[in-house]
This record gives sequence, structure tokens and C-alpha cells, in this order.
Amino acid sequence: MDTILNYIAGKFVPSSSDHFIPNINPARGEAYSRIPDSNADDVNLAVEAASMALPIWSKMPLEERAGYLDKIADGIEARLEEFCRAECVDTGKPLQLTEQVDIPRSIQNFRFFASAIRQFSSESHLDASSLNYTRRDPVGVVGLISPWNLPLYLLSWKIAPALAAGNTVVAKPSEVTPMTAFMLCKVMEEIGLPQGVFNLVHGSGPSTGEALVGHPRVKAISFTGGTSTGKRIASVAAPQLKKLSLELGGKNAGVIFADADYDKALARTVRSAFTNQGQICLCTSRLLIEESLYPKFRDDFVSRVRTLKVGDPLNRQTDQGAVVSEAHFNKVLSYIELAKSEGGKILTGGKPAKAESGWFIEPTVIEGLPMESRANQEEIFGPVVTLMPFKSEIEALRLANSSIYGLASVVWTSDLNKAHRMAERLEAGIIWINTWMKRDLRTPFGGMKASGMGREGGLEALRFFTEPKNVCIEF
Ligand code: TXE
Repeated sequence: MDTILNYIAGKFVPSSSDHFIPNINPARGEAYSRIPDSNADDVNLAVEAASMALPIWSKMPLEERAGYLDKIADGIEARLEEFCRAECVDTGKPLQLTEQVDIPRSIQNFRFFASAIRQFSSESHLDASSLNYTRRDPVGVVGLISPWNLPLYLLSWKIAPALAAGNTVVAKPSEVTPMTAFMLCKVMEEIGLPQGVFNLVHGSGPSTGEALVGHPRVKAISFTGGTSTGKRIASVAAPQLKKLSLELGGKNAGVIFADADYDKALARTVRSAFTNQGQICLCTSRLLIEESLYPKFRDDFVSRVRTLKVGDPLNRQTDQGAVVSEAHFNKVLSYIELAKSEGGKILTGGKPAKAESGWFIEPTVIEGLPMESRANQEEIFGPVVTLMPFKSEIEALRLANSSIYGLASVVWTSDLNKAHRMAERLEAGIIWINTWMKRDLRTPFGGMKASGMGREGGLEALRFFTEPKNVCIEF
């Protein structure tokens, strides 16, 4: 079985740990490679390499540094098909999704930040007797930890701004989906990125991730993953006063008013609930529907969901692939059982999908659950959505905001004033009106409440990965 190697100081190297984690194809339920469960010594080597590379990388002329990011984008693009297929096999998500979203957006991330850093400027403040200007220097060696749901996309979303701003990187992808991160290291090697600028260590959260978070020479941590992991990371990083960006879970509401463009709202809401088997932190898992529209919307929604094709992720006709792992499969099914015990009525789905092997779950729609139920409060992160009617705008707001999470909300209405009122009052970092997952890479991305701390995206990311230093000169 192939062993995926770490990438440290420009070389592929084995870990000094003799523990390995199998890398499983979730559509087959079989291991097809393995990664090392890297230890603190491996992390230490990677941090040393990144520290050595820092003086050269951080002082490199901007145009040259940005040029490397463009080359990384070109390098992924040159192997587009290979990357799309690898992401599909590693995650169980449909190939067409990796071709339309995951890999093209990963390429875009490098291109975007290559361009953004060329435009980035810092502030200056002038008065009659003094000039203040703010330097934006790189933070130093930064640690980037990413999850399994959009593996290359979320990792590149961190690597690109970190490198663009002049930092050197130690990255740790999810142990559940390491393959495209490994392939990215080959691209870094091919384009001749100076050694040590980018390092990648594979392994589990408790051994590899925590060693990275706790390393005293790592000055900032950017993390995307579950809320309890985010809290754990904060408890390790905060006493060392590290800069932290945490993009955590969500339990997003989709609010559908009776005055919405019905066909568009219906079609997009099926997507917002079930894209990537519901395993996107931005997916709408609680659908609130205005009472007068409820019976029609529910019936049409359920009919549409029943047409989703669950099956082989490599087949381009497939809408729903496998969920990412056996553990996650069991977690999602246990929440469906919980929802039933809490009084939920399964309108469609509710069980594993028929398959010869692997971890497939039928897209599931549930109604009749109170908002306080655990199934409506806890992140299921799978192909499961709940429906609930509301009578008024106030009630819709109350229900949407009845969550510890605050990542994204979607509103469907043709009343502009209502849209603005909702946008102001919804407790979420991202509000979409009459759309979903539309991304402009310049905008801030992240959540409030238990959905995280700090923002990624555009200038917010470049600000996170730089240290502001004010210089005041008196005339
Ligand atoms: O994520 P973890 P898991 C949610 C979703 C899911 C739940 C758990 O509800 O069911 O989180 O998923 C690394 N120190 N989201 O367990 O553990 C880990 O190795 C340092 C939401 O897969 O948060 C991986 O690289 N690192 C979500 C990364 O953290 C640690 C995306 C994420 O893993 C660590 C995925 C530690 N102590 C899951 N422990 C989103 N926001 O999009 C783990 N890691």
C-alpha cells in the first residue's frame, strides 16, 4: 500500500513515527493508501525548515513572490483531471462537484491572492505635524489546519494568503482526506518553490495538529473544523498569545418567504441542503418556510429530493456520493434515529442508501421537530434537513437565531425592505439573499457565536497573516 510522505524543506520525507493511519476510499469502504501519524519531532523539523526559509521569503520582491503563487495555480491546472479524480476518490463526493467547485476554486484561490497582494496597501494618517504609516509585516511561521469536507479548497484558501503575505507555512490537512494535499506538495516541488517556504505534515489532530498548535515558533494558527476542536485549539494557543483564526461549525437556516421566486428558491434550496452530501459548513440544514407556502413547498421539495441520484461518485450522473467515513456515516445515522425519538417525521430517506460497499446515506427530510430538539440544535453535517413552518417575519428571525451557531443564513424573498431587515437581524457572518454559495473572494468569510472567531477571505486574510506596526514621524 502506498505511503503518503511528509513534505519538509522541499523534500518528501518519512515520519519518525511508526504509527500509520489508513486512507480510505469512502465509496468502497477500503483503504487505498496510508499516512504517517506524524509526531512532535516531525512537526519540529517542519517548523525549523519554515523558520530557515522565512528571511528569504519574507524579503523577496513582491512580484517574484506573487509569481510563485501564479505558478502554483498553473501547476494544479496542468493536472486538473488528476486532482479532480483524486478529490472525488478521497472524499466520496461526486466527480462533477470536484470539477465544478473544489479544484477550480483551489486554483482561483492562488490566482486571487497572487493578484490581491500586488494590490494590498497599508494605511497612513497625516496631520499638520506628523505622519503615521502602518507597516504590514509577515507574522512569521504560521500553522494551517484544514478539514475533510473541501480538502484542497479550504487548505489553499489558507496557504495562498499566508504565502502571499510573506509568511512561511507548516500545513496539516485532515487525516481523513490527505491525497490532494500530498499532490499539492508535488506541485510545490515542480515549480521550484524555495525549500522550507511550504511544509506539510500528515497525521491526526491530537498528535500532529496539537504539536503544531503548541509549537512556540508558530506565530499564528488558521483552523477550519468542528467547534469542539476549535475550542481545544484555542485553549492550547491562547496561553501562548498566538494569533488565531477559527472557522467552525454551522447549523444554517434557510428562510423561505411566500413572496419568493418559487422555482428558483425550490431548486437552490435542494442544492443548499444537499450539496456535498450536506457536508459543507454553509449548507442550510434548517429550512423555515412561511406557513401559507409550507404544504406546497414541502411536497415539491420532497419530490425533488427523491430525484437526487445517490451512487458511484465517479459517475458524472451522480448527485450524491458517499459521506466521508464510516465514523461520520454512523454519526449521521445516529442523528436520524435521535430525530425520530424526538418526534420528527421522516418525509423521505432516513436510512443508508443501497450500495455494494461504502458509506452512502439517502438524502433525508424531516418535519415536526421543535427548534429546541437536539437534531435542530446540533451540527449533523450530513444529507439531513429539517422543515419547519413560521407565521411572521419576527417568528422566522426568532427561529433562525435560536442556535448557538452563526455562520450563514439564506433568505428567499422578493421584498427588498424585508431582505434588508432580515440581513440586519440575522445572527450570522454570511447572509445570502435569493442565492446560496455565491462567493466573491474579496469578501469577509466566517461566522459569529459558536461558528468561529475572525474572518478569512480577501483583505481580511491578508490582515490576519500580517502584523500591523505603526510608525509615527514628527515633522
Ligand atoms: O473535525 P475536526 P472532524 C464539523 C462536523 C463534523 C465535526 C467533526 O460537524 O462532524 O466537525 O469533524 C484537526 N489540535 N466539521 O472530527 O476534528 C484534524 O486532524 C489540532 C465542520 O473531522 O475539527 C483535522 O485536520 N488539530 C467543518 C481538523 O482539525 C486538530 C469541517 C478538523 O478536524 C485537533 C469539518 C487538535 N486537538 C467538520 N483535533 C467546517 N467548519 O467546515 C483535530 N484536529
